[in-house]
Amino acid sequence: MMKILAVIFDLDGVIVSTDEFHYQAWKQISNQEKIYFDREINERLRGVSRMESLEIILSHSDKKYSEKDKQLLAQRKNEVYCDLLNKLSPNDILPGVINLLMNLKAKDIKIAIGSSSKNTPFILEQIGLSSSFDAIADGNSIMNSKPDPEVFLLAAGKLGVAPEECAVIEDAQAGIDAAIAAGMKAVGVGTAASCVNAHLKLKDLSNLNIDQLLNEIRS
Ligand code: B16
Ligand code: MG
Repeated sequence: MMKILAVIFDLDGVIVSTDEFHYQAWKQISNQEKIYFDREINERLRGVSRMESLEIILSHSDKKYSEKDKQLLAQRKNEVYCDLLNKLSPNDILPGVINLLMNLKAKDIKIAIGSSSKNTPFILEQIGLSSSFDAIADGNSIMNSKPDPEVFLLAAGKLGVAPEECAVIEDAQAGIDAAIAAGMKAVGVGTAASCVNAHLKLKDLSNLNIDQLLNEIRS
């Protein structure tokens, strides 16, 4: 039985909920482009990179977009999104997160971020957690986004911990698949609590017994 020596946290949907901001920003761009977009489509963008999200949105349009058009659309979306991120504060950290981070530190378990988002440094700054993690792997330093395991393997490498000694906490099916592909234990929270392949499923991170978490995912 392997011991869990590190926990890698997804950012959006696990540490802080930015999906509404992603929705509002993509909705604005879709309206301007007259492309159908709703909350159900937005759910499919969870954990998926910015350019892949755009491809999902453009699949609802008949218009042909060049590579340059796509870059400009993604840039416009990100400007709207970053404006909304200015509203984020430490009050937006999801329930149970701070407690869990403190408990893991007290047990000498390393903690890292493994996020598809290129806005990870800005989001962490807004919520006051910039210097809380032992390592950060994000959308700025990877070639292949979730469900590829690259971001989690990068985080484990930066921590100096073997993949099989890592647990990942995720809110997206793509992230659960990425964790499993990396050879790590996968904990699904929120929408990912319905992922059949997650090793442990939780509604959220509040009322979490840390020993129980570590024991359950070891076995
Ligand atoms: P950005 P995570 C992901 O973050 C989001 O879930 C996803 O909706 C978003 O498209 C992606 O980051 C890229 O974000 O446009 O900020 O680079 O869940 O992997 O922390
Ligand atoms: Mg997420």
